[in-house]
Amino acid sequence: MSLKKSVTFLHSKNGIACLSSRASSWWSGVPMGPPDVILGVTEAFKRDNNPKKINLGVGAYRDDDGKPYVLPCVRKAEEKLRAKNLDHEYAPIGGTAEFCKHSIELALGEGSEVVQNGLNATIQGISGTGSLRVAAAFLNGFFPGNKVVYLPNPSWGNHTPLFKHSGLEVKSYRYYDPSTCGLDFAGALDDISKIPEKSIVLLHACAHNPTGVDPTKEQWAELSNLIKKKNLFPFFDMAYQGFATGSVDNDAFAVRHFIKEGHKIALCQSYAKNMGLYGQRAGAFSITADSKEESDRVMSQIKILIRALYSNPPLHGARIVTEILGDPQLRADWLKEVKGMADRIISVRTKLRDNLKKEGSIKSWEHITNQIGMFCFTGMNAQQVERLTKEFSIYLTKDGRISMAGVTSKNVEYLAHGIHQVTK
Ligand code: PGU
Repeated sequence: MSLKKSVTFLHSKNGIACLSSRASSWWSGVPMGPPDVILGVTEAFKRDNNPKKINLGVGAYRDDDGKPYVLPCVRKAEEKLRAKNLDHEYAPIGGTAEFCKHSIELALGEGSEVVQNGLNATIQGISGTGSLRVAAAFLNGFFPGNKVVYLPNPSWGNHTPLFKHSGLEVKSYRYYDPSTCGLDFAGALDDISKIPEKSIVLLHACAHNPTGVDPTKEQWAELSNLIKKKNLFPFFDMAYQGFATGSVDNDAFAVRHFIKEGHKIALCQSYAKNMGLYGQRAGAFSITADSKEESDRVMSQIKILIRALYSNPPLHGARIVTEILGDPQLRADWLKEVKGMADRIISVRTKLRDNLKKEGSIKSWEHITNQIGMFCFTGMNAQQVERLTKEFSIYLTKDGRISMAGVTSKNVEYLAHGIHQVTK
């Protein structure tokens, strides 16, 4: 039956059968939406039959054979969990207190005064995205200033839809300079200094996505001063702690510096990348407050929002995180394994640059090794990306971002060849 056709059907009104009709299906007015700019790349990759195909779209770590990587510490934590024979009761609305304490301490450092004095309201979110979504709902409901989030330009592709969906307005500040493939620090300072006071500024805590360009420690200090002077609210998205430098403490520098400087912050964390728990959806959201009494009030409202959104978070990923962070041996293993992932990415950056040179490229590819974290913002335009995908079955996002975590010693030559062919 055509959906467009008028349908006549019987329904019951107060027990009396009635005939009624409507012009078309309920959903005839629903337009087809576009595929997701990041996750849609994986869908297209899966449809490709070329044995040489490479997926550099989504930021998901691969081992040197191109296979998904389950961290050995995660396997061990799972074994320990199996032996405990745990039940599947609901988690508390904000996740377990243990998970939340480990998470905020991972960000702020062991023995953090904020944590000791109960100044943080921390909840388990559904990985980074779910944590951001709860954060956005809280800010939309309770932020006492302008409900506008200023994002670096560019930013993670899902920030804008996520914040808009939560009712916040989204604007941007200069961040990346395409002419140097580096940070436009002067532009960032200039734009941030013009943001109306009591607005929200989103900062990528480390390993900026998609550019792989982070401020230096000195630049972070300047940003902290400016944000304080302008009375802006710093909101950190920390989805890659450990991935930038291989050290979770180094990568937390910006967050810890802002706290030391007296800022009150919002912070979202994700264990997707640094523990490889992508589909387990473990992450955290924290607000820091002036007093324990204030953080308790904030916490009560966050819980009310979560209850209406999804009631309580999933258990398994958070249990794995708790095992790892709570056991000195597993924690030590984890720190080594994070460093191992970061180091492999750093080594393929050099390999990619070397291979482009070998291919005969005379372009400067210095930014490949200068940029850090999971991604390289190559500078390729949409046409070049399209050719790379069509002619070489190399999949990446249209903005020219490649997930370095998907580059291996086995595919790097082919990748360099493809990039050279479309950029020469
Ligand atoms: N924040 C930033 C800056 C991110 O890059 C990502 C993931 C997230 C938050 C959310 O990660 P969760 O998986 O929800 O913890 N960005 C990756 C993964 C794919 C995606 O877009 O969700 C990426 O490829 O950009």
